[in-house]
Amino acid sequence: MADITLHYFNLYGRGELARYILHYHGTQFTDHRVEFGEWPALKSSGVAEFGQLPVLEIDGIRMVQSKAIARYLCQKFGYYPNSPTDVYWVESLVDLREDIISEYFKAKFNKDEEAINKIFSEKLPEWLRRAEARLERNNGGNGWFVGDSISLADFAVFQTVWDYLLREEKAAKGAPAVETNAPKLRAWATRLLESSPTLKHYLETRANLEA
Ligand SMILES: N[C@@H](CCC(=O)N[C@@H](CS)C(=O)NCC(=O)O)C(=O)O
Repeated sequence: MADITLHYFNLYGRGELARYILHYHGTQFTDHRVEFGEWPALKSSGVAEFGQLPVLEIDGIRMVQSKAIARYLCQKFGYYPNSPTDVYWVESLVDLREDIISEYFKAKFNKDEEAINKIFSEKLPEWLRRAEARLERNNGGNGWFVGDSISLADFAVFQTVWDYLLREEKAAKGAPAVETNAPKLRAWATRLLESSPTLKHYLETRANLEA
């Protein structure tokens, strides 16, 4: 069995997408939750090539950069397309996710409540509609985002939709309703969840943390 360790803080943040992919695939891995107090020593130990987490230790390499890690895992596990056109369809969705989460992380870091509220009240509903339109482009929205099988595009959108909008704590706080803004996306999210008992189990049992 591959010896895999993911080092990331005890947050969802930029480490959670890799956790989703590993759990979806049902792969055993060590989920090293780095305490903030532990980080300065770990950082100066040089474990993180670019000085930041997440770091994934796999196949004898310490990998950095969350999107490169996610891409690597999807290619390794067979969740990544071959054709340049399909790679485009996948990566443009990964970038759409990046746009919204980087804006959110910035607002959160600055404790800018007004910006956070605007993200939830205006930007996320618009983002949902765009993602839904993209889903409908392929098989009328009744399958996956790209081609005929699940891919990094599905994981990237799902992790965002689940952690920011669909999980109970977010829905209770008035996050924009996915059912109303993107009904096909809501059905797709259920489909994705039901397609992996191991991801489902992880999401049902993980701690509720900051996204
Ligand atoms: N572009 C990088 C950004 C990584 C990043 O911002 N990591 C933050 C946590 S989300 C971090 O390690 N902060 C601690 C530090 O910079 O010392 C990625 O996507 O992996």
